Amino acid sequence: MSDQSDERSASATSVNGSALPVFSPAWSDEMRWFFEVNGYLLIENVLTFEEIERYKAAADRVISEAGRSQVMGMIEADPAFTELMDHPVIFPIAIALLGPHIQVFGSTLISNQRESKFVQDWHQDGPITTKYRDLAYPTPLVQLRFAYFLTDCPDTNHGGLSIIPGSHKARTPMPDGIYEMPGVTVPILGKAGSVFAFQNALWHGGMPNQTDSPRITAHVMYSPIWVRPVKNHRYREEFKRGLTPVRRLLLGDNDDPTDVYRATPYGYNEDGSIRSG
Ligand SMILES: O=C(O)CCC(=O)C(=O)O
Repeated sequence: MSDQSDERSASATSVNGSALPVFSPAWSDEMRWFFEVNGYLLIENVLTFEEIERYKAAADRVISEAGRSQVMGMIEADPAFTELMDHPVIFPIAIALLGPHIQVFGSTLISNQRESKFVQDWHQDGPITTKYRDLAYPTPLVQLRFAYFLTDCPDTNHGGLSIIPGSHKARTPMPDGIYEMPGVTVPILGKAGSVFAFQNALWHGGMPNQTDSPRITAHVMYSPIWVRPVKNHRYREEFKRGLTPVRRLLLGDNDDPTDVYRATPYGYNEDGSIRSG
């Protein structure tokens, strides 16, 4: 459930055994600091029960029709997912971290099931040809991913993500043995309705699902509007026509983005400060 109250501090809550700081949805300075230092945010209680049910039903439909574990271009696959482009809890956080001139860079739906053997090797996000880590040091925030949990991921057997906190700041390539060192990698666990946000340069990998419960996550990635998305961005005109002006803009569908930003609750105020809702 969305908790819009002014709970500003992270609680060092233990999420089923892993003692990770967990944030409540309201944006805070602590969130910004934590994200800059660690490269990620785990936010609880973002989705309402009704939203979880609706997105989960859409996910089940899309995954079963596609017959595979991952569906790129998720927002076009079911109308319910277009809501995640500017979700009222997460969109202001995306704007706070990236600024208002952003786009939806991509979206993907993942259903990790025992039989699908969906495992992701350790990697950083971004195109293979242009490594974001070669752009500058520390690696700039070019792609900000939000993974919405549509099912519980209570332990490391459920096929969730594992990360190395702070690894987005590493200058040297990851030595192979680093993953084996106790305490270096951390599983991202949480309840349905949580959101895991992370920086493109954060090293992460997907674990196998060894249970009979699918682990389903809906991912929306944002980037500054000047980044050219390399894949997964060929939307049908008919699909774009049915979207709200903000959502169309988030797909880069406007000749003069500044005008649309002025016409929405998102953008810059006269004094240059960011207006986010
Ligand atoms: O959430 C997951 O299972 C892995 C997603 C991921 O690492 C990716 O798509 O780059």
